[in-house]
Amino acid sequence: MPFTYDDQNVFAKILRGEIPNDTVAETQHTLAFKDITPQAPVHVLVIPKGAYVCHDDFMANASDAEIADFSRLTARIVTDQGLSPGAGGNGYRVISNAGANGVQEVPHYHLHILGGRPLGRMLP
Ligand code: D5M
Repeated sequence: MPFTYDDQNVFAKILRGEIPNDTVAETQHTLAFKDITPQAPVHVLVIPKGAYVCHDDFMANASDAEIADFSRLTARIVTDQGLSPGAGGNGYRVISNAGANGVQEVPHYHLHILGGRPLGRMLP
């Protein structure tokens, strides 16, 4: 079954410029901005500019160019924020919530990048 995209979601409004955001980085296909309710000293959301609902929608239906752009920008933000363990940083976590059980609040695909403090174990 195809995904149904709600173009009234808050990230769609950000992409249309209808509400402001605290931009961290922007490329042709991707926007990254600070989460409005940060859960860590670094809490950045990375979203594709295209209308995708969640991770599997994006990976199944986006172009290779969109996926590469999104993935590379995510890595660049991790590095730019000083989080990369390969460059002396203390590490980070990338999460994407999807659907009801994933407790996804905004139905436009996004990754959370969290860092700047010990994040604790997420899995038993
Ligand atoms: O989380 C959605 C995330 O989006 C949540 O951490 C708050 C954030 N959010 C909601 N509205 C805004 C605006 N306007 N700017 C920045 N961040 C925002 P999830 O549960 O993964 O869907």
